[in-house]
Amino acid sequence: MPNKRRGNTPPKEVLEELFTTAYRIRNFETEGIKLYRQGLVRGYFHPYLGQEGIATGACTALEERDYIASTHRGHGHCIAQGANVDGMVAELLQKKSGYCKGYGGSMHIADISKNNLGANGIVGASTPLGVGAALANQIRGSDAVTIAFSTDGASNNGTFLESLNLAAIWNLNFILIIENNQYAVSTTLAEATRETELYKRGEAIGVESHRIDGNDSLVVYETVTDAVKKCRSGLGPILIEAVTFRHSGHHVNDPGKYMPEEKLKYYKDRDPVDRARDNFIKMGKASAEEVATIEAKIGSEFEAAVAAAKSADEVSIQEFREFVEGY
Ligand SMILES: Cc1ncc(C[n+]2csc(CCOP(=O)(O)OP(=O)(O)O)c2C)c(N)n1
Ligand SMILES: [Mg+2]
Repeated sequence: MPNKRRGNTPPKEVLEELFTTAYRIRNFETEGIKLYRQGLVRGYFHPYLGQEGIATGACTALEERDYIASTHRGHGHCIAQGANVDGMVAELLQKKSGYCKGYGGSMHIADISKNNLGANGIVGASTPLGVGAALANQIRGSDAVTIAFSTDGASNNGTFLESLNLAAIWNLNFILIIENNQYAVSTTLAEATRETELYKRGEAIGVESHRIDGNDSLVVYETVTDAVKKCRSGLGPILIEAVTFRHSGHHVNDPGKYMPEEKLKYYKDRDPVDRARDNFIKMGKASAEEVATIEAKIGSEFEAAVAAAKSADEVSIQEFREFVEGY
């Protein structure tokens, strides 16, 4: 995937934010998997490892008033949209202090205070939800933009085209980001569709569409920054296909044996976190000490979140029933 960077060197603060966010996601996933292996996390856990560049670049391009809708692989989106790690870890550990009081777990973390409409277990659901939020903002007279993070698997889903088409005829401030990680569980994209260049689905219905390197948070940031500007000036919606690859199987218990080693190596050599760090050091002229300080801070922030979650109250079955079933 060619690196289609545009524009001049971005300010150091942007490069720092890109690195900090990408590293925070990487640390959350790596350490979260350890908690899972210790039996502390119940339910599913779909790691975002390898895809950090997309959520990082996209959410860094947003303003506070903007919205996102996420997927089943949602930890990265949540962190990039400013969620606090304490609430996320507590949610994974089914504690009352979690984002959904421990009732939702990994696949349902939502953070309405940050305009994050939440992760979602239904493949493809983020697109109609995101279009709904964009329509609501248009009706309110707000220029807020909504990003729906979606997937290659969802691009063959009926609601994908239906929603994007509505966003187009209504000129909504809507950005659809397809995270093309080239697999839906173990099914390759080429097994699922004849047209594997997914941005063409947008072009087919008159939506400005781009295909970019999803492993470079800076390319994602610049593309989304442009798309946000266009949306706010009435030129939305816009589709962005961000090409990437996961570093491991579909979920924590999938060894991912079907992923070809040479392809995995290709993408690991273009690791989004390493690239964000390199950009921060080379373009932002950050020192090794600055980098180490950020990494250490993020490490201790996660450890503190685990300690707090471990000592927090569990959700009881009785409370769960009262909350969900109302008895
Ligand atoms: C509507 C729907 N169909 C099927 C599933 C089962 N399912 C869960 S994840 C998944 C594949 C997801 O692949 P993709 O959409 O490419 O996202 P990725 O896991 O690669 O991020 C499927 C089929 C589901 N959760 N929802
Ligand atoms: Mg996929």
